[in-house]
Amino acid sequence: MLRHDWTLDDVRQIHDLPLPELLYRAQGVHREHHDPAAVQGCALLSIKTGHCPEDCAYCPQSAHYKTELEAQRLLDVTETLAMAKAAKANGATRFCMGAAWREAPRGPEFDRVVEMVRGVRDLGMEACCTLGMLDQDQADRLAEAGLTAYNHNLDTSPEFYGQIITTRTYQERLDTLARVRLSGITLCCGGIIGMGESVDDRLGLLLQLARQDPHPESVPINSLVRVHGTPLEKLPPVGALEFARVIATARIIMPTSIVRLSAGRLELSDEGQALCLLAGANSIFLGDRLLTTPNPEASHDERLLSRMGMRLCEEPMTETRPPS
Ligand code: SAM
Ligand code: DTB
Ligand code: SF4
Repeated sequence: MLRHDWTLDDVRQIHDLPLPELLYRAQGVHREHHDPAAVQGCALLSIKTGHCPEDCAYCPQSAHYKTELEAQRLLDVTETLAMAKAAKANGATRFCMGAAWREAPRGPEFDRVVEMVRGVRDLGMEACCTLGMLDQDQADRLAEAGLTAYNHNLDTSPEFYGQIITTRTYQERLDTLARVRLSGITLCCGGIIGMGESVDDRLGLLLQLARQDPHPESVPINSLVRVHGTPLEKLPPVGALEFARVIATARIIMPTSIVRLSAGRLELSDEGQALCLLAGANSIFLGDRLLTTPNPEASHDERLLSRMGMRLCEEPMTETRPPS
């Protein structure tokens, strides 16, 4: 039974279980709803890079910080679709296009993104975008083009959020999520651990997600990629056991969602990543680049999955209505 009335106490009790008990429960829930030997491979592409007006303290693309980043205007449709094709050939069934915008633009740039979405869907892949805030008309146009999912992270608890981002509010994030939901596009919404937050902040984020009805279909759990020049560059890395606890808790409270072991895998050993997959994550990003930072090589992931006796899903996993 899916629950939407979780409290912080409930979630804290789950998170703090002895690790063997936590993993046992997470695995039970996982196999009730998913194939435990299969993970979805997704690929990311930064379609517009850098010069972002927001001040997200973790982000190399914010114009507020001096990072070694090469900015790039919006890519063209052909380049983007070539990358999507290559990602498909590498085993990805979902293609996520990210843009460093505070909010999606209106006009020809938006039209171009809509065309990218149609093109990715025509390849038979799931299409996901993360473009910042959307108005209803933009959400509806993306839905019409067949967009499978919109990624818009809440990042952390409402209480800790203000220490990470000051240029937009938690409520603005929630408002965009509500518009996406209304348009019929599925939600991809998660956050980042390792930004100096408390365990209650991590659980406060999960609570925000698990109290939604329906739960976001996709929940990316990132650990901070510490980028030189950002205010968070000197924070300590998140350990694999902590990462796995957050994933297992997400798996238990949102049983049918796809929980994605997202940014931060390079900081983990193979065994650390294995633990996160055993804790109930069922998706990874494939390819040696996330948006702007490195990710394990596809060949390394292939080896890891094969050593675990696991495999990439061959078919898309999220149903959406066809483009109209
Ligand atoms: N600008 C849009 C927005 O913020 O919604 C879309 C792109 S933004 C880069 C997408 C997500 O990437 C952020 O919400 C954040 O959760 C994640 N992210 C960005 N920088 C990160 C980092 N250094 N480590 C981990 N996750 C990061
Ligand atoms: C998400 O939660 N993680 C991805 C995706 N959504 C867009 C992005 C991770 C970005 C990591 C930092 C970078 O490569 O720039
Ligand atoms: Fe901009 Fe998104 Fe980076 Fe924040 S996370 S600075 S909104 S690109």
